[in-house]
Amino acid sequence: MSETAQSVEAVLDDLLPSGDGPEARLFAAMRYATLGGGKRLRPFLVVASADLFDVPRSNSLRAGAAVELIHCYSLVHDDLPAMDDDELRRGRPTCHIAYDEATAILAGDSLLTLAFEVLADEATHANPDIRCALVAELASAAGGQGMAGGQMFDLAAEETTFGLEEIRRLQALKTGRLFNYSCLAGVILGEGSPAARKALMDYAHDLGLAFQIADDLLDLEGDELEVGKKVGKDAEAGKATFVSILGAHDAREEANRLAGKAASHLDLFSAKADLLRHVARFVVERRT
Ligand code: GRG
Repeated sequence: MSETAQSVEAVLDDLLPSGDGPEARLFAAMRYATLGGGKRLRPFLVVASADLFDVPRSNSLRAGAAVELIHCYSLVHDDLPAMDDDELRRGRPTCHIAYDEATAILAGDSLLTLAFEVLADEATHANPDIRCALVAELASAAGGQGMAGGQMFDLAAEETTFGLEEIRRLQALKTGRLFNYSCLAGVILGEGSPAARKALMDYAHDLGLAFQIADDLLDLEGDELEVGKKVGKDAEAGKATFVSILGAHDAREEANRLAGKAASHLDLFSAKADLLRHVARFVVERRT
């Protein structure tokens, strides 16, 4: 993961604008929000899924960078006072604290649109049908029927007490859709078979839920310095989460069960999918 993270960092550094003039502050905020932090888990999923089909890294790293740009935009907007109102992210002041709210909104907008510019560029893949599929699927994953819809659902969770099934759907949208996309991008780039696509989608589904339960547990039990963001927020907001509904013990068991189930979907790929299997364990054992 750290090897991929380094490669993605270099690609992102290259893709992000910099310069002088009145826009310089925006470019600096985009770079601040994207570079030098984060686990780069979504790009890792893109690259590791694409590796199953022997896709050149020059292609998969660009698709991975595009997902990370969307992820970073979502974090910048999520941290704004109108949403989660957070001051700490990846162990540093959030973008609107380091800059200002207007700049952070524009930085998020610009990261979002840059992601599509990257995918639409022929350096991502020579075949325009493949580029088009990457763009269309990312739009669907990030938009109103995907991550942004999940964020709306999450805002509603502050007013309404949802049950387990609703929380599952909320998280499948807010967090799960980008995980799904990350694995799907590998299949699209590698022109994988329908069976390979199904296996990776089932893997991503269970992995995303396991990741989210682990995130809820970190919010309950994690250390702010280690996690790099404020903890204890769900309980403070009285929000229903997997942990508040299941209790910490059962939630941990469920996360472990889902991680095992995620790995079991990859039998089709034999040892070639070992890194993806290890990642399923990593998401439930991580401390950040
Ligand atoms: C504002 C449209 C819009 C959407 C925001 C994903 C999201 C939706 C908000 C993030 C808030 C949050 C803490 C969600 C829980 C799961 C999550 C996405 C955690 C952060 O992802 P990591 O752990 O972060 O992969 P790093 O910093 O490692 O990249």
